[in-house]
Amino acid sequence: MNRLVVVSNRVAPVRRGGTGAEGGLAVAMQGAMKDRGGVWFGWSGNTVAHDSSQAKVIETGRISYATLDLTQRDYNEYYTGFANSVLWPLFHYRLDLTDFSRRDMAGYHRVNAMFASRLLPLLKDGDVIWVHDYHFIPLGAYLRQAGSRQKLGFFLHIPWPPMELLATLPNHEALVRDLCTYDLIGFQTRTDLHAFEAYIREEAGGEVLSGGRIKAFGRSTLAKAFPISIDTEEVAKLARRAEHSPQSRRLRESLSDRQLITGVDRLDYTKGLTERLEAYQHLLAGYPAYRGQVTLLQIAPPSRGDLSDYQQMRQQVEAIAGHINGRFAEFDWSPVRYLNRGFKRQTLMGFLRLSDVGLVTPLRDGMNLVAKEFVAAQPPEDPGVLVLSRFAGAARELDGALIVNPYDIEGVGDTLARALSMALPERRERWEAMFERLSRHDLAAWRNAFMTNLDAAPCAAAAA
Ligand code: ADQ
Repeated sequence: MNRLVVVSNRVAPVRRGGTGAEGGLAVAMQGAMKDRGGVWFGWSGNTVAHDSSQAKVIETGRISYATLDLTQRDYNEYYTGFANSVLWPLFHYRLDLTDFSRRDMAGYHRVNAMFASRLLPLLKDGDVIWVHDYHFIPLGAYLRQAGSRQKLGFFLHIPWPPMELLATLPNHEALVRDLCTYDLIGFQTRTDLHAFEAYIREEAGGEVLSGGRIKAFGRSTLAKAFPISIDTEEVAKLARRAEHSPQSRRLRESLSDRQLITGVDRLDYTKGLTERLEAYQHLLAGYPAYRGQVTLLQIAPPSRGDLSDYQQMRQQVEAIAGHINGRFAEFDWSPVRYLNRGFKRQTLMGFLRLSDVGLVTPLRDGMNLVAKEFVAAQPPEDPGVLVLSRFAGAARELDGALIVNPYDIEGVGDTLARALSMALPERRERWEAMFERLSRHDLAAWRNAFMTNLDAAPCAAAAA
């Protein structure tokens, strides 16, 4: 079988007992590379004074990890600038937060071209290349320009925005043209896929044919939805194992029979944390019987803290969490426990297992793996209830959840009351349907579906 070359912004070797970044995706990619042999290529996470002239390569078994450092300028323009201050907000429908400059866009292209040129010497004929996410949309085009003839696949982990939003991006057409260089383009949901197809038809004057075939910019490619998932069995196992861990015991004891609502999100404005806390406040204000009887555990490790939008949002979340505690707390009860830190996966899955309600209310999210992890972590005999935003990609699959509109603060508060009081037979019925689905559509199924399609896709470079 041909080697698999994975390209992603960060390269995450799996270590036992690691935290979030080393979770499911890393395991899935490594699984595929272990079977076929492969290379994982990306940024080292370090900034240095000068460009790396070549990638640093570490070999373990059949997998090589190849990383490049970035200069501070590259980091500012490519990563903080264009990727995280333009593409991230825009693709999450936050036009108000995009901060476009030609300098940052040039930096984004410069880094993509540099990554392509450093990857090229590591490639062998017949390799299959799988590029991940918005950091690397033009990478395929730069690889082709440099002479790569390998099969190229791309998967977007975040939403694809509606045409009219994308059209606000200067040079949007060049970005989509570059994307169409890939032989297979994967999106999280049909909503994203349809938004892309609408752009192809109406803005690019291209054609959308049967079987996901796209003709645009004088090229043919395939575009399909591949909803990402979790290693369902592994999460269930971790959660079962964590049941008797010291952390789970301490959490259980500290609750003293109160019901537990849990949220787990990177501290990001897409996750709807202020709205979520306001909804919880509505629950406490509107349903006084829950005062003293329920606790919200919000785990929110900081991310991208060097961007001002993130700093501002963090202050808002802290203010409202503090306000709720100030308004409702008793000398022996705090309504909100707000934690800015990561946890080991097993500990986190143990916390999810103990939760009566999983509260996942992003304003927009490609998929949201926490929603799926919550379901997989539940005890089958007494499962908790998932309250899930309709704007998370996961809502398309997890229809046993109570689906909410996160902008409707009072509606989410009312739904929380419903979730907390739901009887066991209904909880079980809802959970069983979701768990059954996640057992079939797990991370391996996602990876295999993408790889099978990529292996079968015609390679534009081979036809040229
Ligand atoms: P994220 O925006 O990071 O991912 P999500 O899908 O929820 O969001 O994945 C986060 C992962 O990190 C989960 O596995 C979670 O358990 C873990 N995690 C979060 N907080 C943690 C903590 N404090 N300690 C330890 N682990 C923690 C992006 C897109 C999503 C898409 C994924 C995958 O934004 O929409 O679902 O990629 O494609």
